[in-house]
Amino acid sequence: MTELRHDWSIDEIIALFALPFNDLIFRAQTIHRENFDPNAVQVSTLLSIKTGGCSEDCGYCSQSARNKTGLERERLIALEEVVEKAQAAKEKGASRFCMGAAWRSPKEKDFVHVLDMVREVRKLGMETCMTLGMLDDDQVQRLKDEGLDYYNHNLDTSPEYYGDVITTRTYQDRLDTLSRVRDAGMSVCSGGIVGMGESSRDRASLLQQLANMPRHPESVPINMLVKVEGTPLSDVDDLDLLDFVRTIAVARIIMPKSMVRLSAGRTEMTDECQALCFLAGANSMFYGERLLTTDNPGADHDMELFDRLGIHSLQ
Ligand code: SAM
Ligand code: DTB
Ligand code: SF4
Repeated sequence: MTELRHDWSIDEIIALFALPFNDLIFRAQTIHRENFDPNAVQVSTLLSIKTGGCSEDCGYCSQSARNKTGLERERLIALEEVVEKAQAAKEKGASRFCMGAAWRSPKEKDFVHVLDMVREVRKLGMETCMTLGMLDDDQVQRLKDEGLDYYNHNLDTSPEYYGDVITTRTYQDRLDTLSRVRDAGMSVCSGGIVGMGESSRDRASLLQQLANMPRHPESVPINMLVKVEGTPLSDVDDLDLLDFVRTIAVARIIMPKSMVRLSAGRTEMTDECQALCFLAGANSMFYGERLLTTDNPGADHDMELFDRLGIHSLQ
């Protein structure tokens, strides 16, 4: 039986990253097989329900008002549009619908509409996920009462590197929202971005934070930075994609029962790189033409890739 640990030291995690690639992937795939169907991948579709004009200064994000990315700012979209898009995603085979808003935290006038969205998407028989920024206790409880399944709130990078990327909130703010969501009994989706110029120690430290939470997040998205023109991180050096695969493998080893999500950045990856990510233990991904504001491989391309790999999507 796989043991769930919450006491990983940074040196142990760094040692996993330093294993010969084949040894690391073998270990990750072995643990993956003890816990999951190795040929099944869960697919979620994303929708941006409120785009751009965000007051936060996240260095990677196209939606920060401080980044001159040319992105058009939009208001909260109408409930009907959300339901329409969720229905279409369901028809394309997505089992979860994730709605994202470019907010530091939700305001009451918007929050009531967000609750309607949760209710209506659930009526379609889909799982729901929201990512709305920081939440207080009351907001967490109301989302829970409405039946929200998952809340996404990424730690994004290590505590040590965080201040180099974001200055308008603290790491502790992120941890506080995550523990509220956990305490209310919702499933937690939390991960990070790699390829932001962080060190390999930072990648180990991010995974240590996630694995040493009192419970592992049910879903751990690993995003590869999508470099957006006009953001401070637009011309950061490319990460070796094998280091991206290593990050997935280490996440799989230290959080053996979590879904590890191969998230943003797939359009910059070859099919072969994505196949390595699945071999390393990734077992969920985002499906559909768009992520929030950037491109994702189309559903047709992904279905063809699944076909070539003999992977089926989990319903
Ligand atoms: N505003 C909310 C927040 O920050 O929690 C929710 C939306 S925010 C866009 C959700 C996540 O998208 C971020 O935490 C980050 O991990 C990811 N993200 C944003 N821009 C990205 C980029 N250019 N490349 C990769 N991931 C990105
Ligand atoms: C996550 O970890 N990645 C998704 C989802 N959670 C909300 C978002 C990726 C966003 C990529 C950049 C964009 O499209 O704006
Ligand atoms: Fe705003 Fe979220 Fe983008 Fe940061 S990541 S600027 S909080 S939308």
